[in-house]
Amino acid sequence: MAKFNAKNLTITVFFGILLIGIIGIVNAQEALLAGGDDFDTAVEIKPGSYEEVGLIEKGVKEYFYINVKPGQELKSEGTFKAFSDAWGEEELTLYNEDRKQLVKEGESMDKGEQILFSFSWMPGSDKDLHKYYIKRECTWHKIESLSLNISLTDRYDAGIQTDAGDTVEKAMSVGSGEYKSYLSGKEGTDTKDFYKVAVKKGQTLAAKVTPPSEASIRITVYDKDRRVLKDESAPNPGAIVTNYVPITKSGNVFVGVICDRYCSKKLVAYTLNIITEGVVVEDEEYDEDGLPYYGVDGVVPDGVDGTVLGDGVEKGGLNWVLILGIIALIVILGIVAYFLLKKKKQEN
Ligand SMILES: [Ca+2]
Repeated sequence: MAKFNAKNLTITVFFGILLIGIIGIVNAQEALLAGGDDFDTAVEIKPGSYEEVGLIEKGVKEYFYINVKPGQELKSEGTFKAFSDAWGEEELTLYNEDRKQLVKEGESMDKGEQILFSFSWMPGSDKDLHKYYIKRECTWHKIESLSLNISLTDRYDAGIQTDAGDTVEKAMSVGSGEYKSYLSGKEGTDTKDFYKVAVKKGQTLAAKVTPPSEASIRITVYDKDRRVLKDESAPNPGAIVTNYVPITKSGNVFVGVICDRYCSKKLVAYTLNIITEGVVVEDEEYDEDGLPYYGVDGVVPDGVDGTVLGDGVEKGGLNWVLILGIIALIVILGIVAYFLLKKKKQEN
């Protein structure tokens, strides 16, 4: 039977730890990059780190594709290194599913220089899943090595695991509260987030958006028929915008938060506050035009059967005008008569 030996055990444990460490380092290494040579042969690339070492010559292109959900930020970050005795140039290009160019980034390198550049893109809710192509290409002379970092980051809205819809119909339901949400600005197609808010007649809805300092946000509030109730735009980049809408009818309103390419060059993380204030007025019956049956301003309309209904405000007003008119006429006639009588007396 082998005798317990503390020294042997220590050596075994040491080599065990060393072996686990080496395996870990090997696994953490970047995978080799190998794309297709055109759109049709593009190779799917998953989020991760990739590298290519050796002679990478001008004109050699590699195509990849990746699927991105609405509200996910796709980021592609490349590090490129030139040979110590040669210049080089590299480009990264992003295309949509229709192979239309969306973003192109490129840099030239001096001898031995290493450069890093990246792009971001966030799609909106116009599709359930978006396919994008990424092309890398050495566009001048040659380079020695490149590494590519591909990541997908969830930038979902209001803490719900999806992007708020880009139309009234696809609006995300929210109640009063504070929410963290995202729009793409120029870096993508998530340029509109719509929220559905239940409101009561008599309340005032306040929709407030706090954007980052470079973004010029717009808030448009619509009714259920997609009619604009009120529009508020930032007067300057970074302005906090609040859209106050008095609610004249109970139901749903739709808050559109808008930030397109002219609003921000970068992805926008904003805070949305939804507040409903004021005293709720009990629901009334409405006619087909959405108005109360007895008018909106207290005026009693004439009856449909030809009879004149009640003593409306306008009618009462007219009676007073008539009485005052008659009094004024009597006073004027009295004054005229007085002067005529006075004149006649003087003549006598
Ligand atoms: Ca969004």
